[in-house]
Amino acid sequence: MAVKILLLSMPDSFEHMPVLSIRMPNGALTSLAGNVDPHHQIAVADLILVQRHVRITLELLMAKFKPDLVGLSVMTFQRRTAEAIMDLVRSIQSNVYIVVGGYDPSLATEAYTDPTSHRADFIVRGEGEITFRELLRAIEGQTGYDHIAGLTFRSGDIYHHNPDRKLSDLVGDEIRPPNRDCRVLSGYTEMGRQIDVIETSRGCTFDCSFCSIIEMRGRNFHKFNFDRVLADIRDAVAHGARSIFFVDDNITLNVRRFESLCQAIIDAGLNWIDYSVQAMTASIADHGETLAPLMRKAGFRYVFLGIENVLEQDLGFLKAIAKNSRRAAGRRTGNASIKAIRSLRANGMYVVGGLIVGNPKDTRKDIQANLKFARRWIDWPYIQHPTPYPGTPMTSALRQQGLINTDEVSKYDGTTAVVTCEHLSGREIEFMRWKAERWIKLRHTYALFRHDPKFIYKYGRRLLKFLFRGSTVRSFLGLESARKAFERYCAIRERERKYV
Ligand code: B12
Ligand code: SF4
Repeated sequence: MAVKILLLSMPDSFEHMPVLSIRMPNGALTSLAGNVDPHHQIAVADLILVQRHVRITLELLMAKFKPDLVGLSVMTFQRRTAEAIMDLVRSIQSNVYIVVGGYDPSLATEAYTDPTSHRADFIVRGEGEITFRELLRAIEGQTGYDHIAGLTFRSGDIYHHNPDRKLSDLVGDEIRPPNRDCRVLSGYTEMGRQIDVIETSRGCTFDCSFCSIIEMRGRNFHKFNFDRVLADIRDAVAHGARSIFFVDDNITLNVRRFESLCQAIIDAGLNWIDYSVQAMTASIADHGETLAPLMRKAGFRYVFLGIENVLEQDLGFLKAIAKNSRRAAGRRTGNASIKAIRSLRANGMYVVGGLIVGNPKDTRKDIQANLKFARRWIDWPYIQHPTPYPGTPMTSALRQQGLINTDEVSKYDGTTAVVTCEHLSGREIEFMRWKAERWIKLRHTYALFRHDPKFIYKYGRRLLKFLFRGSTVRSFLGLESARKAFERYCAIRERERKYV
């Protein structure tokens, strides 16, 4: 018996990803879809594409597909939305299996096994493809679930946790390529160009204190082969993509491999696409002379650099000193950020600067030093606050010190300051970031216009309105304080968090 499956990603977005300009697919869902047995019927709906019409879209999808099983991919800040969606799904069709997976269900499993709600029947922990495939086989064959590694399942009122699943080494075709044909919504975009996501590797061997990767996968690095990656890019293009985001956890961990990948993209004639990627400053700084020109030639346009912080004491707290240090003759020789940024910019790429401000010992001066750096060196700021995602070393430390302001996880979006530092309140830190960041982003509009003039001509006004949410003519003229505008912005952000 084929199982009818509807897979959903959550509609929640955060401040640095305005849906007007960026709506990316969730890579996990198409990867799951590519790995189920072929006789199942599967539909994938990225709800970011219908952010303000979630309820009606779900009602229509449920009526059309009448699924036996609904699967949700959830990040922590999307947990409340996921709960509302599970309730909605059950209210439309009570006899449906609900499966949750992704970072939040994997690392905060207890939040999904609350005996009062029983919303989810199954929780897929960690890497999902094979667990999900085996779950479908078990549903189909009614064989029970206790043999499926990586699965938590409900039996009556009790949840059973099976042992963890061993990671796939990504060799051979154990994890088959994504299936994009099963997407049922359209409208993916990056500034008007259709965007898609591609994976070339999984994992990272660093252990930054704020990152969920270690608890999720341990410290390791597994690679897909280039033939598969190139075929995947071609498939994304065949489905309309003109822009691609590499979602690897840390593609720059193996620089020689990344250089070869750039060369393979060039040789395959796929370098007319706009690529974006996340990278480590140390790798770019140490290998920029060879790597950056190749990246540009391959079509890379935006590089998200995990700078994290410009102060040594903060990098210590974030456990990010090693990945942000330049090296000479095997020894650390200072912060790598500026050298990395210079390399990228000299080769015509833009830097999306990831910084984390508001760490426990930060003073006003420390935060200002980071904002000053962003103004001077970064093209598009991606500044966040320390956020207690489940299972990270930072979360335990912050909890022990009593610095977490709220357990309301819908605020764990990275740009809402939910951690107090010793010298400043969370609200004050967020105000400082918010005030600085908007103007740095505004400065980048010219580059956006040069690349996508039609899009900026059409949507420029709405983008500016989004960027300066909360501000009024009075606040621009200095007739009311910036704090008032900030309070309005916070109120808007609060209202936005309700998606269902
Ligand atoms: C790429 C990426 C992004 C891209 C998103 C591109 C996209 N649309 O997918 C960008 C840069 C835009 C982004 C943004 C954010 N991200 Co992000 N991102 C990642 C990253 C690097 C890789 C995720 C990925 O696609 N992996 C590849 C897929 C195949 O793997 P996967 O998602 O883990 O899915 C597997 C399993 O989890 C499971 N699974 C997943 N879903 C489901 C569903 C079902 C039903 C089943 C059965 C299984 C299953 O099976 C999948 C296949 O094995 C991770 C991890 C990291 N190292 O930092 C962070 C990460 C997921 N992001 C995170 C966060 C917090 C965010 C932001 C909120 C803030 C931020 N840090 O930027 C924003 C929110 C974006 C928004 N919606 O507005 C956190 C999530 C932590 C948490 N507990 O919620 C992570 C873990 C980083 C971290 N801080 O540790 N992100
Ligand atoms: S280098 Fe990146 S992926 Fe690796 S642990 Fe640090 S933040 Fe996470």
